[in-house]
Amino acid sequence: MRWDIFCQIIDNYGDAGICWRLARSLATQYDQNIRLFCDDLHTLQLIMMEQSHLKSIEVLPWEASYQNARHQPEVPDVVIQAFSCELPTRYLNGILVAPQKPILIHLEYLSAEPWVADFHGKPSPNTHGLQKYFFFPGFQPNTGGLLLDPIPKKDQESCPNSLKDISQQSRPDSKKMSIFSYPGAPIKEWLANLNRLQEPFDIFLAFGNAELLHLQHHQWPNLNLISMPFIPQDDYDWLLAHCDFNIVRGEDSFIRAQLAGKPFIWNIYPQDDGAHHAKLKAFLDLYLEGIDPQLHHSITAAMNWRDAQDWWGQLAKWAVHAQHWQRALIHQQSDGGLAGRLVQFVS
Ligand code: TRH
Repeated sequence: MRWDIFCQIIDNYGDAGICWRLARSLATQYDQNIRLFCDDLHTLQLIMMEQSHLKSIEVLPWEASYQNARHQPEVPDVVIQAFSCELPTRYLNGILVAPQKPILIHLEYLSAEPWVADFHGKPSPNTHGLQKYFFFPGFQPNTGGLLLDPIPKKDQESCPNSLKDISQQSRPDSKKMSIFSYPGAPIKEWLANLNRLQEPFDIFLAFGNAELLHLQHHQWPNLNLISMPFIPQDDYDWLLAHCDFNIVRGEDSFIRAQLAGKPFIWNIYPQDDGAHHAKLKAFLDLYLEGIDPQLHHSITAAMNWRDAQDWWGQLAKWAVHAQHWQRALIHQQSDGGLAGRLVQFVS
């Protein structure tokens, strides 16, 4: 089938990251033909780095969706409105007059909340005669699933080029950690507490977290802070899989941390109405279901930024749990996850 994916970049990298993974999964795992229209090609290209050659994916500026249609617009089989972005009016007009109309999919934000299953797959009542559906990614089987994309193999030891210089700054017997957080996160206090554990840590600061570097040495002798540039998306996935612990933030790095099979803190995107508290709780309800009370308590404390002294002693047990969770996720998504469920849905 032919798919048009529309990606509007609001802020940050998650919109581009998810649209690129979806395009890549549909093209390489399901042989679909993709046009990816984006209103910020610079950000998208940063995520794609070195992969622009992938066959079956055309990456195009937003305006190309209506400017290149000379006589008859090129109408695809499916149109994805990522994060429910609006379609350009001229593109939409072309679809409305086309003899063969595509299926429109509103791809929504990921949530572990139970209500998602009730809304997933429902048709939109307001469609101007088009077939339009809401598609909700989610953890439960009756939702749109998770974007699996390639999962870094455990035995893939060779360090990606972008990380070679950086990894030389780390020490052999230290714990490895990566931090990719939002500006409002209490990272400074958290690191100060971590330093008090009296263990050596090598901490990779993702692009955007480098301002913490100036606290190096004179404040935290046990922490070796290593600043990173923006690295290719696959390399970031590799880093998550090779750290002992990760701090991640938006929808995409949150899922990748879980697929990496490692303990993590989710610095969930803060929303003005406080909706992120319910989202975090809903995730923890699933993630911690049935685990022993002490570990339950420790992970809840960690996810709420409590002093590492309160929970670090449980890290080995958490690591085992993270691997079980990774295997369970992959098993639950053995129908192909989000990409597979989308193909099945529109078919
Ligand atoms: O950038 P984000 O904060 O994006 C967020 C989410 O989409 C969130 O749901 C949305 O509400 C908000 O934007 C507006 O975090 P996220 O989702 O983890 O996306 C980051 C992407 O950047 C992810 O695909 C990984 C990629 N990345 C790299 O490719 N290289 C890097 O060096 C780093 C640090 C990240």
